Amino acid sequence: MSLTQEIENLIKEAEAAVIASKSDEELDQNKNNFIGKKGKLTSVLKGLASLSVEEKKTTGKLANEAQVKIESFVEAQRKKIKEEFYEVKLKNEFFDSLKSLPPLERGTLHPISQIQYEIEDIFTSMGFSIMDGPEVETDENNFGALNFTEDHPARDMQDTFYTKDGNLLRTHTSAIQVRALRNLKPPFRIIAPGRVFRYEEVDASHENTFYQVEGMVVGEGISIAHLIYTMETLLSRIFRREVKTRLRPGYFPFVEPGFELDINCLVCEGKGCSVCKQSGWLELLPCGLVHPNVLEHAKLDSKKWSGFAFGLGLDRLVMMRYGINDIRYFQSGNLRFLNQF
Ligand code: FA5
Repeated sequence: MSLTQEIENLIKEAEAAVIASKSDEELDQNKNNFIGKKGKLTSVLKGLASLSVEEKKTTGKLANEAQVKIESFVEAQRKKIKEEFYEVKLKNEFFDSLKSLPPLERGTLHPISQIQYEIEDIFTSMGFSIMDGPEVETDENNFGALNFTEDHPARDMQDTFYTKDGNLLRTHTSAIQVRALRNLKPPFRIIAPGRVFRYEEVDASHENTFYQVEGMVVGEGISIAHLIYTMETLLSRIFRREVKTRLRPGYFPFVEPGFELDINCLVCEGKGCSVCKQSGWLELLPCGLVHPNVLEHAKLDSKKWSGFAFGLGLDRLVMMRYGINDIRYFQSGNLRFLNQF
C-alpha cells in the first residue's frame, strides 16, 4: 500500500475513532494515538525517507492536511460532547415552575383562634393593647377585686374549679382587667383574650372550657356612649352584615350599670332553636361601666377616672358566624369539622 493510501486510511480510522469517543479523556487518548508525537501518523511518516523529493513534497502536504483534519474531528467531537452534556444537564435539572406538585397536607387555625386574631386586629386598629394573664388565678383576682361579696353564688364550688392550694381556674377573663388596673396607668385601652373554665353541665351552648375576650377602657369622662359605639363597631366588623342586637340590664358585681348585649340568633334567624334555647336571642356580650368599687380597689380615684368593660364569649361568636349548632364540635378534634375553616 502506498504511503498516500496509508494516510487516507489513517484519516478514516481516526474519524471513526473520534466520533465514537464519549468523553474528553477518550478524545484526548485518540488524538494522542493518531497525531501525538508517538502516534500513528508519525510512524507512517517514517516511510517518507524512502520516497523521492517530489513524492516527499506531496505526501508531506497530505500528512499536514491529515493532521489538520484529525484535529478538526477532535474539536468538533469535543464541542458535541460538551453540548450533549449540557443538554442532559438541562433536561435533568430543569425547574418547571408551572408544573403542579402533589398537594401539601396543610393544617388550619382553629376557628376560635381565627376569630380571636380578627378581634385583636379590630381592637388594635382602635388603639387597644393586648394583655395576657394566667389560667390559674387567685380568688382575689378572679372575684375579690371585682367586687364579688364573700357569699356570691359565682364563688360556689358548683361553678368554679378550685386547686388544692386555694387558687382557682379563672372563670372569666375579667381577672385580667384586675391585673390591668393594678399594673397600667390610666388612661388605657386593653383587650385580653383567654381560656376560661367553669364547672358546668355541657350542652349545645355550654362548655366547661371556653374562650372569652375581655375589654377594658379607663380614662376621664368615659361613658355608656363610648361603650355602645365600641360594641357596635366590633359586631359590624365581625359579622360584616346588619345584625339585630338588644341591650338589657344585666347584673355583674364589677359594673354599674351592667348590660347584657344579646344578638338575634343567626343559626335560626330568630325563629328559635336549641342554640338559643328557643328564645331567638343569644347572650353574647355582657358589658357595663366599671364599678367605682373596682376602681377604688385598684387605688384609682373613681371621681376622676371612669371606664367601661365587656366580656365576649368567643365560642358562641363563632357559632353565630357560621351557624354552628353545637358548641361541643370545638373541642371534639373532629377533622371533618375543623377542615372547613
Ligand atoms: C362574664 O364572664 C363576665 N366576666 C363578662 C363581663 C366582663 C361583664 C366585663 C361585664 C364586664 P358571663 O358569665 O355572662 O360574664 O360570660 C360571658 C360570655 O361568655 C357569655 O356571654 C357567653 O358568650 C360566654 N359563656 C359563658 N358561659 C359559657 C359556657 N359555659 N360555654 C360557652 N360560653 C360561655
